[in-house]
Amino acid sequence: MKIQDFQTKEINTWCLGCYNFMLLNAIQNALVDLVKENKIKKKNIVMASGIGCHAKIFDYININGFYSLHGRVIPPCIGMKVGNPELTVIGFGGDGDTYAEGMAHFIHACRYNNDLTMVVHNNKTFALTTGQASPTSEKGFISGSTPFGKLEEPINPIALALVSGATFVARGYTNEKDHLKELFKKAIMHKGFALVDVLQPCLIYNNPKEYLEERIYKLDNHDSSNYEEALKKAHEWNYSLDESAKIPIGVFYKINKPSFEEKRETLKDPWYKVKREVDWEKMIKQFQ
Ligand SMILES: Cc1ncc(C[n+]2csc(CCOP(=O)(O)OP(=O)(O)O)c2C)c(N)n1
Ligand code: SF4
Repeated sequence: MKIQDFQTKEINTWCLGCYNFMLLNAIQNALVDLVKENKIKKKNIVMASGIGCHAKIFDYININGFYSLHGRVIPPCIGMKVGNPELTVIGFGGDGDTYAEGMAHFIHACRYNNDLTMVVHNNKTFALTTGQASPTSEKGFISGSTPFGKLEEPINPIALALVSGATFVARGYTNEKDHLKELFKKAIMHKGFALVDVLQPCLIYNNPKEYLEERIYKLDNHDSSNYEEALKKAHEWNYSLDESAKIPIGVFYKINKPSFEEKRETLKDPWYKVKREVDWEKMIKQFQ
């Protein structure tokens, strides 16, 4: 198993140097490692994406899945997992996609603890539609939709996932590629809802690379089973561009709790394993 097994021949239309490339490489390497380590099977990995620059990742990873709608990454992920609990399900959304139009799905998936990994390409803007302010854009962000600067504070998705009941909450940074790969591996192996919010500067519409790199630090010596500590760390940065902020990356929180699927008796004997016998003649007669 090598990275080429997860690559496709599609022509890539991301801007030259877009940090989506780093994320793509990190997830492909994470999948290679997990398959090599016999932790997952390639044929069982499926994905869904939303609509946006991030969503083109659907064309660039050689796995099956569903290219969904803007804001609707999570429902097909849930559907695939319920349809076949043996699948390893990964969703790819934008910050606009996940935290604006798809917000209700996000909160409820945290609460339900659906067994899937949600990767958010958080470039703090709606990039594909030319850089409007998204829920994680900083206060003061000037864009086509906020020409005088965004007036509201951003959403803090790490804190939101925690209070909504997510059992695995992490933040990565595209330019810490090996660290990101390890986060993806942990998230994919987690049983339950796993959020990886990935800070991914957009070269064209929102590029706080310098700001981020001056403040990012790795969460070492952090007890990720401690909810209060996780919340405290989450509030070290509120996604604005405050001078004094520190930006932790790593696993904020991880606990074990029964997943949505594990709690459902009907999924213990999935439908596709049940041998059904249909008496076609009898059925046709019923409709005649
Ligand atoms: C239901 C629906 N609403 C809005 C749109 C328009 N739309 C397409 S892409 C996009 C922005 C995507 O932003 P984000 O999810 O942050 O992804 P990015 O492009 O930044 O990777 C929007 C608003 C759409 N295609 N469908
Ligand atoms: S607009 Fe931004 S996010 Fe979209 S491809 Fe270009 S650099 Fe990447």
